[in-house]
Amino acid sequence: MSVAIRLIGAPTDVGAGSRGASMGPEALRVAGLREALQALGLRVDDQGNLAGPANPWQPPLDGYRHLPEVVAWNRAVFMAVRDALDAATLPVLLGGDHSLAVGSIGAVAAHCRARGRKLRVLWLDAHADFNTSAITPTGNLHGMPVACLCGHGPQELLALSGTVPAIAPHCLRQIGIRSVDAGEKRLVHGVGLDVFDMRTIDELGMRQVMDMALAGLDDETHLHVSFDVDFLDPDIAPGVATTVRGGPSYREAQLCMEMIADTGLLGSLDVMELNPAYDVRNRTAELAVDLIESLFGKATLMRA
Ligand code: 5AB
Ligand code: MN
Ligand code: MN
Ligand code: MN
Repeated sequence: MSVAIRLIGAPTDVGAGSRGASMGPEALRVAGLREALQALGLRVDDQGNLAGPANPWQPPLDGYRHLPEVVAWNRAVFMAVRDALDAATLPVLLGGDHSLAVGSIGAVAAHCRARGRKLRVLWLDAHADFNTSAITPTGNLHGMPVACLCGHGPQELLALSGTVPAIAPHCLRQIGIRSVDAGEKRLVHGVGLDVFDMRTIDELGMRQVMDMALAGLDDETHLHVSFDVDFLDPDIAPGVATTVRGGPSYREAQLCMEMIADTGLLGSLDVMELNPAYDVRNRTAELAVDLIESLFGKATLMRA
């Protein structure tokens, strides 16, 4: 993988129900993300942070909290990810809350459409993020990005990618899921999302789950990873606001990243929901950096 990596910071928590994910990009930098990737021999350009509206900290309106602010941030993310892909670099979005995946994956989907490339999105998360304004228990847009990308959501967000829906549900594989709301569950089943929940990981093991999630890729496939840090077990990753116990262990998470690296197809990455306000001595940020090193082939290099 000789392509240059472009780090894009999106310091906001407007889509979340707790403050603090806005500090995620800086925590990842303090944990040495750029230096770690450079040590693997990769070229890394940190383009700094995007700008956007402050968090007004208001209650939901018509089922959405902070919709105008979430739209503004997603526009900025969309343009930055699009520009990175146009420049033939590999965008790494440093979140920020997970609502920003609408802009990030929207840009990746538009890029794939324009170049006739196939798209596979791996959604690593404790949550399905498939709520809509009608069924959300919170109004928080970080619980809705997958629904938006599949065409269910507010017009302002759906329009971002230029095509509705931005992606077809069959491009997606969700991994690590263990917290899904009642209405959300019906929708996820309704659209036929491919979900590898924790029960499946328990029963089959991470290796077989990843074999299945990565099946059918070819040289024409752009692989996007949307990594919500709450995917990880909270015992090893306390630095997120929405912890759900029973997530992947350190080694399960490493194997997941290593098997993605082995495909050689990674084309873009989101690192989302890291919340330093909940972290202990930046150890979740350090763990995220460790896993991202594996995603970019660290273990493969050790084997060679
Ligand atoms: B995250 C919840 N389902 O919709 C909701 O962290 C939680 O991006 C969403 O996965 C968690 O508010 C969003 C209860
Ligand atoms: Mn989550
Ligand atoms: Mn999420
Ligand atoms: Mn979260």
